[in-house]
Amino acid sequence: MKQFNKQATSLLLAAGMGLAATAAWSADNLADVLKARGLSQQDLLAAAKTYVPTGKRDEFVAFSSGGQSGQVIVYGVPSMRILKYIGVFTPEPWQGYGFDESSKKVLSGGRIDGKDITWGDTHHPAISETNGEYDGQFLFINDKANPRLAVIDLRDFETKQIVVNPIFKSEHGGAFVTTNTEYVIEAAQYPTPLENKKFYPLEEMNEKYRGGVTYWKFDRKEGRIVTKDSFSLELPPYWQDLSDAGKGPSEGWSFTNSFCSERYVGGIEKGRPPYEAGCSAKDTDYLHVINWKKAAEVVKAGKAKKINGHDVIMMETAIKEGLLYLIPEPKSPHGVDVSPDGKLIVVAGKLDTHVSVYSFEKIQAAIKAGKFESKDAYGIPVIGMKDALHTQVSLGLGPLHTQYDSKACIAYTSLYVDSQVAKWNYCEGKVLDKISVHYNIGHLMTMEGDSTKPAGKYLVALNKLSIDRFVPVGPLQPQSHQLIDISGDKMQLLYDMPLPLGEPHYVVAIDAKKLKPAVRYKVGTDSRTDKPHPGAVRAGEEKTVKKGNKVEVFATLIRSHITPETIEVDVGDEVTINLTNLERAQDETHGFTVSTYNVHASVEPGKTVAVKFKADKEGVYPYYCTEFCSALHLEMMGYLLVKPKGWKPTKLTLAKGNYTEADYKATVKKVVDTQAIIDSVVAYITSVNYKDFPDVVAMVEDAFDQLGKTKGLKEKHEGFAAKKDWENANLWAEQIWQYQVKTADLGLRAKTYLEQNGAKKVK
Ligand code: CUK
Ligand code: CUA
Repeated sequence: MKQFNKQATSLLLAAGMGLAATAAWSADNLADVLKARGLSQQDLLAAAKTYVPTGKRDEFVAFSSGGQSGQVIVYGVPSMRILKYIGVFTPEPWQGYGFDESSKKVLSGGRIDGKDITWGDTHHPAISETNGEYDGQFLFINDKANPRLAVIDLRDFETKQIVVNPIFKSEHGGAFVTTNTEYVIEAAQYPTPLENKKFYPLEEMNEKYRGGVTYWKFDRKEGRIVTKDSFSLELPPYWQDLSDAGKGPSEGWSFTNSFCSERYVGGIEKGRPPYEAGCSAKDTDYLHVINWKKAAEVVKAGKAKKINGHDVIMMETAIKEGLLYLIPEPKSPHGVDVSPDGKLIVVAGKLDTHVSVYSFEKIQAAIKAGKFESKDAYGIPVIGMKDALHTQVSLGLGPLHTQYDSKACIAYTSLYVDSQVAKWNYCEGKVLDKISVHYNIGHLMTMEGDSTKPAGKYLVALNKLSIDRFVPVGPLQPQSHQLIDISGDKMQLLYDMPLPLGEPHYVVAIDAKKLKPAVRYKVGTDSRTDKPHPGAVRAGEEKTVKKGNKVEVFATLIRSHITPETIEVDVGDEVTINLTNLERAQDETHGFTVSTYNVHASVEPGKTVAVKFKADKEGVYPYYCTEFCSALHLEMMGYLLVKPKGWKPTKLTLAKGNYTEADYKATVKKVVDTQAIIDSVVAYITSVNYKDFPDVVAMVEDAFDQLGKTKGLKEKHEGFAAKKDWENANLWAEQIWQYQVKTADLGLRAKTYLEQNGAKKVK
């Protein structure tokens, strides 16, 4: 114990925490805490490796599929703290996603046959790449259930576009980007007829059902997928599974594995053996090898066929043009992952204990020599497995997915059945280490592990079952993501993170420094189109316009009021409320809702967004700001008055507040005192080099903005005081104080920031 105590103390000192820090937490010392909580030295080491103290930030940011939630989950590594949920295929109220007009338009891009689909089964996120490295600009994610793909802009972490696959009914092998994000790859899963709404009986599986892979053209400047420049390849009715894009020497090619090349049709209810038996009967399935660069040229040359208005290269053309090849892969494989140098392609066995490592060089040599072992039923040339293999390694039961280390030749593969991660050398075909995870791992992820330059350090295991890891919360249990240290020879398990928002399939993580999200929009921006919003107004230009039964409100939001504070409409009117957040201060988001009309907007600084509804119920409906934005947040409200047909006003004066001269004088004194505080803060700020701190400059600008709003109010309250109208005199003086409070709040925040960040005196 003594020895342990000494080690623990030196660890603590090494961590730079010092002993003074522990003294603050009662009389405990580290050894007592470890003992009381039953922690081992190993636990302490793990904690020190994951703990991110207050004020510090994570080194990596992970974007996780949200599975059935249809969202993306953002968390930090190594702390595993959740940072954000991004609404993608599913409405997300906090962000107003699906409750304001602009985001509804994004979601409507995901309509299929005119119908809203408000859920998604998100599977594989992909970060945009430049020269094969993550660039931190965009994120893509697919919906397996309803074949769709979404584009998220990482400047504001908002979903900008959803596109529907024009020929698939389900998809799985997306989203995977090409080396410079020219295309986003999306492969089908369950074969169906490619023509929309065509019926063919299952007996015609071989003739009429098809798989495929779509290459969505991405316009990086616009930040949008260009559907008309996108194309697909028709593929046999094998169940295309995962995909990956080539890089380096294999750039221009892509790889999609498959299973159920048996093309089996089940029917357990008719006494036929089920799909699970029929789809894994054969010993091998096929890896599809596709030359997408050449395919794009073939489309340009007009050799594609239009199906549902979309360019599809039919198999016959693909074969003739040398775009498509197959290679056998062992029994119902899963996952296909191109090595960082682009030379090797790893396919995991799933029902086979091996991972197969294919050589791109050998594949190319076989293609060049025209050396094929056979053709499949559709005439696609099949390259012999041994002519393409670099090596095969037996890793364990249920190998699924592979990720790469920053160290050359090192890979990690998930073993679903064994509930383990295997570390192995894919150049030499040697197993190096194994670690148990809890339980039944699906995907796994290393930092920047899909890029040409993996960052190593950490690995996250995405476990399908958590079973006994967390406090029980009912039969539906959270998923478990486990953080593993991969910096040494032996893997070390560091942390269990419950993920309770659907079943994530895949995660990608990027160096946090590469992300440069904005803190505010240019005033009046529609964040979903990145263009000026037609409903935007500046301060003082707020108005309500009524045309027939259409009422349009042009409103602004700033601490702590909504202008206007009354909206009067007639029952049955169609109401549009445009909201512009005039704030420039960081994190000063206002929310907006109207009671019972099912609208909500999140209006971040600078953003303009509209909510729309039919005022079909007469009555009185408070609207208010839903984000706690200042001390006077609760006062940030107004009334929507929905008047019945033919209503006439009878009483026009509001109740009086009974203010006295004494009230007025007290308020004026409060204003003078507060101004003295503001002056002293301003004196401090201007006495130091605050201009060297951009965050402070923004706060100071905002503070003066607030103070600027008091202009003319002094004359106003003094004017009313001269007329002995104590109510108006008092309330207008009070309004000065409201602005002063916000000014002081910002000023003090700036002062604290400067003091804590080593501001220096200037002459
Ligand atoms: S799949 Cu889930 S474990 Cu949909 Cu990427 Cu392999
Ligand atoms: Cu704005 Cu609360």
